[in-house]
Amino acid sequence: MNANEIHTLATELDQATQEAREIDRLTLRLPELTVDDAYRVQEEGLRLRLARGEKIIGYKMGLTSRAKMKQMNVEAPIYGVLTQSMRLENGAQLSFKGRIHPKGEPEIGFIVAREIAGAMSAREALDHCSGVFVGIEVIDSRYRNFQFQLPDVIADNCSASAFVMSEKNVPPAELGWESLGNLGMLLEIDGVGVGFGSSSAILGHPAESLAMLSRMLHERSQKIPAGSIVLAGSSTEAILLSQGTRIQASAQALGSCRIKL
Ligand code: OOG
Ligand code: MG
Repeated sequence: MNANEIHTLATELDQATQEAREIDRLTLRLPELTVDDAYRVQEEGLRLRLARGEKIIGYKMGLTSRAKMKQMNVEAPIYGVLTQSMRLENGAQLSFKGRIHPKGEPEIGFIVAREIAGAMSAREALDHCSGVFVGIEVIDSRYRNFQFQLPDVIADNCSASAFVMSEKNVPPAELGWESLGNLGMLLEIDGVGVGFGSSSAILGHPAESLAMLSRMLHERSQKIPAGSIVLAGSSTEAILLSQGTRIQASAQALGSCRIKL
């Protein structure tokens, strides 16, 4: 695909996001859209947001658990970019206006202290982090009925919309490798448990997701800079959110975080 075509697709998705309007998935009319071109569309969409003054604050991995792959019918991990406008304070209200069909999911996240680059083991990548936290990610696919194929969701910045982090974050050495690899995770809506999982569902250990992100970025000549926030991907199915609800995620030693809609 030439740069013009990439730009047209990125603009289409960018406008749909800004207007909270769902569109047909790209692969309906472009069945040959490749994963590589899809990441180019994602990068062009990011360029449009940066031009409006947004700042990159990290990355999100997606479809890193069986539960999510099965729910979305897409069988490969993907990544997207987080910008500062997506970040909510713990306990904040997320405006329902501006979203199409938001879903919530519990996440394990990392605060990267030293640049992570290229092929690193999961343990080595984790050694580059200063903290681990529990978060809630709000995803909001720009595609009709939240349905897409692999290239569509990549082009759409992996459905990224908003996220919140727990106030506390725990140094990886304090938490311990084994414990991080088997944290009980809970998502509650209005005080009722709706999602139950284990951090082991995320590629066997959430730090594997961090290492995979580093490898995927390396293929596109990129790195995870120091200071980045990285979401490892949900261990459970995402839950459709409605206006006026309270959402909380918790993960044992990591504590909890919450938002309102
Ligand atoms: C794609 C984003 C997946 C996760 O944690 O697996 C994701 C989607 O399901 O729309 O964020
Ligand atoms: Mg997610």
